[in-house]
Amino acid sequence: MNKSRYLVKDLYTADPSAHVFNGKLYIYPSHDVESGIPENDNGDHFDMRDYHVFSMDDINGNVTDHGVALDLKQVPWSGRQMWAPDAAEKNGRYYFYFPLKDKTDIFRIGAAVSNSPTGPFKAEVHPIDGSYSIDPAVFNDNDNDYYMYFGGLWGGQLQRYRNNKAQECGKEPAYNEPALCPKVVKMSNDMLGFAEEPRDLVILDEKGNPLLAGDHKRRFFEAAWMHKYNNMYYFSYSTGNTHLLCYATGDNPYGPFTWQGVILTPVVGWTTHHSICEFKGKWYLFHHDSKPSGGKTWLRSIKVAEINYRPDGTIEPIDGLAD
Ligand code: FUB
Repeated sequence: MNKSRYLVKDLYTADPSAHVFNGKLYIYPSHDVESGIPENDNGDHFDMRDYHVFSMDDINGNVTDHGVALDLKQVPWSGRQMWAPDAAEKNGRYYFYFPLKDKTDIFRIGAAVSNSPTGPFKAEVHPIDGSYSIDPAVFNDNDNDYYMYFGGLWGGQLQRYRNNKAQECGKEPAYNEPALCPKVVKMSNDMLGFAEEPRDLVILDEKGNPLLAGDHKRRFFEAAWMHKYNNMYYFSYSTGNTHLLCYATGDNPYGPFTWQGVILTPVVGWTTHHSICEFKGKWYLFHHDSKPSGGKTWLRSIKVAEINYRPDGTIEPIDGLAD
């Protein structure tokens, strides 16, 4: 299978985070809804209220919807907007991570727990201490160490922070200054908190210099993901306003990473967001577009396409407009 295939037809879904747990593929996406809120740079039109979990026994087979795994009303600290989630397994327990605005309209990252990969998940009473911004992605390295990658610009509020502290300015740096970095942090043993202060994940250009804030075709915007292929760490992400999925490689989970190329060219719709996962010996890109909704950027549909690695470890780009 080299073409993209839509996975869910009766709900709008986006931001698919795919994982294999006990030989089965699970997808943790956002659940898009028609909010009636006008589109703006703050992302107010993405007003999602719950999450469903999906599973597959085979990449070409049926996709099972396991129903609502977590609802906004079940989160004690909830304000609005359940954005792109992820999940992890440790010692037979399943941890669900989700960005959500608190009652003061600040994005925080929540954790919720279940004994099943499909939930329902029980949310912790408070968001993760020290968390901010959006798009958590949790990577399990060597079966034992778990790292969270997170952050997103503009509506995702990352531009409001420097050194993990909220500050007044709230803007991206000037074009000739280093770009804002996504964050990486080791998870605590109980998977419910951070074991350290989040660190900057630096992305370098071909000369070894950090990408600049004005380099909109390469700088990080949102949608962090980490995977490992042939002992190399691949950090992938969306460039936001230039609508590309890019990747950078490094030799450890913290980086630095060196920008390598584009994985997916622009799709129909403003956002692009993905995960990369190995299933039964093949590698897949899970992503979304807004084609089925006729281009409504807030009503997206998740898809899967096979990824091809070249012998040197680089990834062949996929055409975002191909079906
Ligand atoms: O789905 C809401 C937001 O749109 C996600 O958190 C971003 O990554 C973008 O896909």
